[in-house]
Amino acid sequence: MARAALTPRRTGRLHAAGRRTNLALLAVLSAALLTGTLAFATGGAWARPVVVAHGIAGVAVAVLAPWKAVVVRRGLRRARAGRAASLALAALVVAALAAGVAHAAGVRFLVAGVTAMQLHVGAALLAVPLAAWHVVARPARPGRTDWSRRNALRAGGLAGAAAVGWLATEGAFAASGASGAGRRATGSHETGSGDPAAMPVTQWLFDTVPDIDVPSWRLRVGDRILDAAALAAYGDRVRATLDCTGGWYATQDWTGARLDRLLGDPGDARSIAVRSVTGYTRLFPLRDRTRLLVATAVAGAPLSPGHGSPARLVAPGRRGFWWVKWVESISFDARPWWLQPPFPPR
Ligand code: HEM
Ligand SMILES: Nc1nc2c(c(=O)[nH]1)N[C@H]1C(S)=C(S)[C@@H](COP(=O)(O)O)O[C@H]1N2
Ligand SMILES: [Mo]
Repeated sequence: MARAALTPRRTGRLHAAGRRTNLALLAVLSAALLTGTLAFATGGAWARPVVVAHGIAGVAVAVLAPWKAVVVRRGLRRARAGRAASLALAALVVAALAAGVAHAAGVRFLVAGVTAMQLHVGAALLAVPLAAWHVVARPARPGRTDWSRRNALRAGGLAGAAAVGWLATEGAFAASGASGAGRRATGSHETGSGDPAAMPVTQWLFDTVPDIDVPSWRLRVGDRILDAAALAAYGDRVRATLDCTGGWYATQDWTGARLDRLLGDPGDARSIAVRSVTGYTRLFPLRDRTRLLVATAVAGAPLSPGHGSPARLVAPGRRGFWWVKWVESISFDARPWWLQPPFPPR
């Protein structure tokens, strides 16, 4: 078939369509990055809407793919600097998308011990600097004419198509019996509930399981010093769900001491600092002390070294990275809890 002649009018239309596609892609990728990050931060009532919005933003990237392919094909006909970087960006976005869906469907390990969730987030984060460069090198600034009624309808159409696409994947998980159908509001899959030995041992980024001599270990709480037996003697119990951002969760019965029973009067302190033997530290709002537990046992047996022996924090309703293992000290702190990095730096 002969290609239609490229009249100035047709070139103009193609150009406008390409600009729209690029701007829409930038918007949905930004939305995916924002909601994905929020999905990692929330463990409570916001998890569901945030995770659904994230899924829809992700599917919207796939919906735009055929239009972007037209732009890409046209771009590749011209020799331009930075082509390799642009293609690497495309590959990373495709990898993030594929790994996100694989994780949602229930795939845990993809290759060489790398989980689908690790690949998903890793590819997305690597794409960020490339995307920033891409936007600077190939600018497409929104203009006044972009805020038209027609473009609002197009944006609505994209959101609708993405929502339908997302519902279709959920339906496919349910129909095929994929474990994706049973995932939690955060998107995590059930792994080892009631059976701590089957629960993964995971560290946030760079921590390693320390070698702790339990008989000589002590916990500092304010100016008190407790050994493991004194802590266990409190006998407080809670059933709570550890939900790792790695994409799995487990509900267990934890035993230990509630922080409000260990700590005295906060005075003018603004937070509670919980610190591990390895230096891993999180600050909690004061009001959390009636819910937080330092556990010495899970499912009726002492914690294993990997799961935080001799004592680990249990933080109901908070994502796994708050559940400090190998706790060495708990103290009131002058800093407000929100004056810390949203995610641990280590
Ligand atoms: C280029 C950016 C990203 C794209 C295109 C993307 C896309 C997707 C897609 C398509 C899914 C599967 C949704 C489903 O089928 O239900 C997904 C799942 C998920 N993503 Fe992303 N994502 C991106 C970045 C991120 C980032 C930066 C994070 C976290 C820091 C993240 C966290 C998650 C989580 C927790 C899930 C599981 C949610 C569920 O099971 O529904 N994503 N993502
Ligand atoms: N000291 C310390 N505590 C930590 C971490 C860590 O890296 N160091 N990782 C956290 C994360 S991300 C999770 S999901 C849980 C995992 O607990 P588990 O290994 O008992 O499953 O521990 C949390 N506590
Ligand atoms: Mo985690």
